Order: sequence, then structure tokens, then C-alpha cells
Amino acid sequence: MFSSVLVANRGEIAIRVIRACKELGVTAVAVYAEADADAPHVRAADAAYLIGPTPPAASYLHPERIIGAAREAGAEAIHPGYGFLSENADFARAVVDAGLVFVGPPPSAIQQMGDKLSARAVADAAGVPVVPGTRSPVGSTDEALAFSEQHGYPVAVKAAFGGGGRGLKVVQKPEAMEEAIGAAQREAVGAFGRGECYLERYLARPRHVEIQVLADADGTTIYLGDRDCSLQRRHQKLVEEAPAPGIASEVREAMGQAAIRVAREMGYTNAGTCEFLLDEDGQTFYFLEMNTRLQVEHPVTELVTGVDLVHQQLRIAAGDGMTVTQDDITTSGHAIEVRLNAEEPAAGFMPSPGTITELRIPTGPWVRFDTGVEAGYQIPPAYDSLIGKLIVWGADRDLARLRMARALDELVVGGVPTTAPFHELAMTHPQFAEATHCTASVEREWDLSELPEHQHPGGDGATTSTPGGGHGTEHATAVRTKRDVRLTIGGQPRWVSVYGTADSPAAVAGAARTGETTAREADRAATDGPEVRAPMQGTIVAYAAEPGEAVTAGQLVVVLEAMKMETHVAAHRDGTVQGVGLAVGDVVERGAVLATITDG
Ligand code: MV4
Repeated sequence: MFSSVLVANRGEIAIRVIRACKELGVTAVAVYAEADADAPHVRAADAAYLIGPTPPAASYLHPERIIGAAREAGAEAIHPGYGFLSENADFARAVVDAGLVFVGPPPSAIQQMGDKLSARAVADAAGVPVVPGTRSPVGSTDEALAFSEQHGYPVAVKAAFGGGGRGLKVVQKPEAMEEAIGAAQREAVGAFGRGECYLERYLARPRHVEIQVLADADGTTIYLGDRDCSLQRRHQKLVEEAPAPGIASEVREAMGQAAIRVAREMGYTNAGTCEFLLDEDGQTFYFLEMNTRLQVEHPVTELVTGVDLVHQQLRIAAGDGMTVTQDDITTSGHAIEVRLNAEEPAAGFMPSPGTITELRIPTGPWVRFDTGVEAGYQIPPAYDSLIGKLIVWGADRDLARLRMARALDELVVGGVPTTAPFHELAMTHPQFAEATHCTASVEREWDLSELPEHQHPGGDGATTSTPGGGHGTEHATAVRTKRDVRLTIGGQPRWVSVYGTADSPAAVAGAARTGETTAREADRAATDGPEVRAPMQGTIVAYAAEPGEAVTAGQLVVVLEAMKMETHVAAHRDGTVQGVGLAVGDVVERGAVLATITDG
């Protein structure tokens, strides 16, 4: 075993890995950015190194600084956690080139799986089914239309270098193809610098089922059962469970063997997860992609298999081999994990970082809480807003579900809103109770209108302070209003709640245009003047109207990307667009003027 391992991450996952190191007698070295000088993960470690300023690019995403810290600390290996550099093949290579061990798969496997088209090719070669679709990048809209003509609509346009929902567009009819390909390409180029896209038949109500794999350096490859992560919103998973409910044992077994074949095909080592879409029939499954890292939801697998995945990762990386064989792997009972984010589910899951004034962690039999925060902790807005993961085990799914409801009842988080009210609703939702939910349920099928609003300090209950309040912006004291607007979403008429400042034509127009409404989008859009404002901090990815162009209210003017998704900013009035000296690629603050629309 290593004598010292550097953990190139922060928050709950850094602490998770540090705990495993301690249990194995390994010195755990933390790294931290300036904003994290007092963070719990720094105190949890045996040693800690400052690697740079707060922005991730200058610290947690900076390969040289991390490798430099590992050298200085005398660490022999680097565990990347999830997110940040965990699936960066160049980083993995740089770690190896520096004479250190990367606790993860070979860089070549990360690279193969980072390109979804090459991942499909690997699955093909391994005899594992993929969704019917194109095998190479689409060269033109005409080619895409020809494919869709042959296979039928709807089709999914996917960026080969997309991920997490970025660069995924659903096309219902030929007229929408050109714009969808353009949007998928822009998102992928913006995020990953490569825009190649391919097409797949779009499955309407799939479930997301994934297989946990472990592979040894000597070629031993095993799977540790499955997880269902279908309960998600905008590609952010909310609830995960193991095993996936309601799957016939032959299907489970076939999926496990498929995952092993994919891993073997590319000489995979260490922990990885093969993602599958399970069609509505509960039988037909298709390989989607492989995540070449430890995942957020790994604890549910640990609770049903009794295997410590981080211990195994460290053993594999050290060349000590796994302590389990396939024959040792059985699952017992049921585990559920919920992600507690500093977001307000009653306001469109608006991220609301702030200071955690109180934290009461649920305990009792079969309850686990993985967190990187504590009472008095200020959640830095620079990083993701995960407060912790609440994980429970029960002898069967119903017991686990009721135990989760009980544990959520014990949980107290003061100072910031959390996703807990959503989880309370989810645990008793008939669809979740019966396991008939799918990846589209939260967005398209569930009624979240009864969720209680967070009582912001100084609020009167009917209104709430603006998100990100306390950042000293001119909008920090704005009062939000709520009203219901009828929109068509995915062809379905729906009532949605729009939050805005006073009557906000731009908010409503923007929402109608994109078919999506969040409090965030609406919040900033209000203006009676000529200004078209950014509803959120983001990067300009396209101007849809040129300076001098005449537009009508509701027409698309600017495409912003933020929180991994495109947001369409529409004209709030009729008039002529005037530029303000901004260009594609510019990063704008929330509320920034993107253009003006003047009369005539
Ligand atoms: C799909 C799909 C339906 N049909 N592909 C979303 C992100 C990426 N991992 C793949 N995704 C999907 N691909 C076809 N052909 C539906 C999704 C999808 C999804 C998948 C897994 C978990 C959550 C999801 C939420 C929405 C859409």
C-alpha cells in the first residue's frame, strides 16, 4: 500500500477518500484553494497544501499545481475524486509522467470514453448494444434529416464530446434539426472545444441504470450490481438507489456482463461505471457511456454489497489487488441516497449559497451522512452547492424509503434552502413509491407547486429575498413576485410558476421562447428600459440578432451558457437591436446589459 496519497478534490468526496486512506494506514494529503483555507476537508487530512486562488481553473483544475503539491508532500499517488480533473486524460498522463500513480483507469481508457462516438465503437466491438444511431459524426443537416427520415422522429442529437446533458438536443420534426445541431455544437465547443455530433433514436421514457465495475491490473474485472439514477432534473441527479427496482434477474445479469465486456475491451482498471438506458419494457437496454471515476452515488453500492469502493480503488492502484472476487459479490437489501444541495426546490431549484447556521445530522440505524460542511460554514459560490449526501439502508425498498423519510425528518439545515423538501415529497410520491418514475418524471410529470418556500431571513413568507443575496449587487434587495404562466413544454400545455421582479415581459417572453422557466431566468430580466439583461452569470455563446436588426418582443437575441445549459435571452420589446461591445465568448455577470433595443 502507498504510504501517502494526495486527494485532488474538496468537500465531501475529499473527506470520503481521506477516511479510506486513514483506515488503510495511508497519510492523506489535502489540497485547497484560498476560499477553502478553513474547509473541513483541510482539517480532516494529515497535511494540506494551498494550490492557488479560488477559481477552479487556478487551483482544483490546475494540473501543475496539484502535481507540484504531491511532489512537495512526498505523496506516491493522486486520487482525483469526482468532477474537477477526475476524467481528464491529460491530467492522468501528467500524473504518471511525474512518476506518481493515478488512482483511476489508464489515460487511454479515459480518452476513449471521453469521446462518446469512440465509446459507442468500444461497446460495438464488445458486442454490447448501443442505441440505434450514427457511427460517425454527422456531416450536414441533410445527412441528419436522411437518418431521421429512415429511423423516425424523435431523434437525439448528441455531441461526441458532450456530457452531463451538454450538447444533447431532442428533435421532434425536420424543421428543428438545423438549430438543434447548431446548439449542440455550440454547447460542446464552448465546454470541450470540439463540436462533432451524432444521432440516436430518442427513447421517450427510459430509466437510467448503471453498473459499478472494478478491475484489477491483472485483468480481473467484476461488477458490483446496479444503481438506478432516474430521478433527476436537468441532468442533475437527485436520488439514487441500489439495486435498480423492478428488473428481472436475467436483465440485471446481462447488463452486468455487458459492462464487464466494455471494461475488458479497453483494458480498464480501477473503478468505473457503465451507464445504460433501460427502455420502458424493462428488458431492452443500451450502453450509453462509461464514467471513468468514482461516482457521487457510489455509497448505495457500498451499502448493499458491503464493499468499500475507495479501499478497493487504492488497493488496485497500489498493485495489491482486490479483496473480493465476483463470487463474493451478493447484494443485500436496498439503499437510497439523496443529494442535499443548497438550492431552493420551490423556486426552480435556484442555487442559493450562503452560510449554514445550523446543521443537525440524522443518525440512527443504517443511516449514513457524507458531508464536507459543518455549522458556521459559508458555502463558497465558486464551487458546486452539494451540502451532503444522506444515504440509508433497509431490508427492502419500502423500508429504505420510509427510513429516508424518517432521516429527512431529523435533518435540520439552517441558513440556506436545501433540496430536502423535494426529497420529502419524492419519498412519498406514488411514482417513486411504485418505482414507475423515469428520467423525465421530475421535469414533466411531477407537481412541485406545493413545495414549501424557504423562509429567507427578513422575508415575510409571501416573498423571498433574491438568490445570491448578500453579494452586494443592485438587485440584492429586490423582492421577487410569483405568478403562474401557461407555457407549452415538450408539446404539453403546462402551468408554471414564474418568479420575477414586478411585471416582467422579458421574463415571460424568455420563458415562452425556450419552454423553460426558472426563477433565475425571470429574476433578472425585468427592465422597462431598452436594456436586454443577462438573467444569470454566464458565457455568451451566440448573438441571434445583429446590431441594427429589427426584432419583436419574444424574439431570441442572445444565447448564454451557464450551469452547463444554454439559456435563451429574448427581446423584451419591439425595436432595433444595438450592440454594447460584447462578443461571443465574453463572460457576463448576472444583470449585465447584453444589448439594447431602441425604438425604430
Ligand atoms: C438519451 C435519452 C433518450 N434517448 N439518448 C442524457 C445525458 C446523457 N448521459 C444521455 N442522456 C440521454 N440520452 C437517447 N437515445 C435520454 C437521455 C436523458 C437522460 C439519461 C440519463 C439520465 C438522465 C437523463 C435525463 C434526460 C435525458
